[in-house]
Amino acid sequence: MIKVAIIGAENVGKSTLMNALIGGRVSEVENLPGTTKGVIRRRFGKLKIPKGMKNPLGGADEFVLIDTAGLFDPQGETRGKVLSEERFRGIIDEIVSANIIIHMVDATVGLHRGMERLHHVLKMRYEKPIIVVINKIDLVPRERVEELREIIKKRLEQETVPLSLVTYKGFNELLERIAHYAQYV
Ligand SMILES: Nc1nc2c(ncn2[C@@H]2O[C@H](COP(=O)(O)OP(=O)(O)OP(=O)(O)O)[C@@H](O)[C@H]2O)c(=O)[nH]1
Ligand SMILES: [Mg+2]
Repeated sequence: MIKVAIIGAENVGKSTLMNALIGGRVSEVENLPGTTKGVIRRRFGKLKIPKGMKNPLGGADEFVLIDTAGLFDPQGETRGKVLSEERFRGIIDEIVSANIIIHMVDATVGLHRGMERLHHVLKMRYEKPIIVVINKIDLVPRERVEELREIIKKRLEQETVPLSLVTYKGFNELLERIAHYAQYV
């Protein structure tokens, strides 16, 4: 069983991604920060491996997908508005228990300071494989995406997957990344 956690600030598109990966409406989506209140966990069978890619898991592809409440307010540095200190810690525990983490950044907002710190902790202290996704690229000019990629490369020291959950651009690349990391779980 491979546990994949989707994390990010409020309103970045975490629940939309969970629904897209599972192929159904399992998590509430709303254009309001604070829509998801805790942790939503769904098991799904096969990862939709892109055509032409061999399934690296050899059939053992049971995934648990975890959608979490937005950890931080999109603009400020405060905790997500629906989160008490206790809930926040509960979500962090859940994230730490995941095998693969998807860190979503909203292209219209940019890299969040609080998420940046959390990213480093998860990578350094917990040695988690993290896929960084720049979501909502349909809403910004191409140059903005490139600029963000550079910023993230510097600050998080890693490559990113630009994604739109409206046009599905980048979706296959994301699946490939998940499948890639799943080989090492
Ligand atoms: N244009 C555009 N809108 C998107 C994209 N992905 C998500 N959205 C919209 O962004 C809004 C927030 O999406 P959610 O999936 O609810 O975001 P979330 O991160 O789960 O939010 P919280 O649960 O509140 O933390 C919704 O209106 C989505 O339809 C995208 O790629 N492009
Ligand atoms: Mg949500």
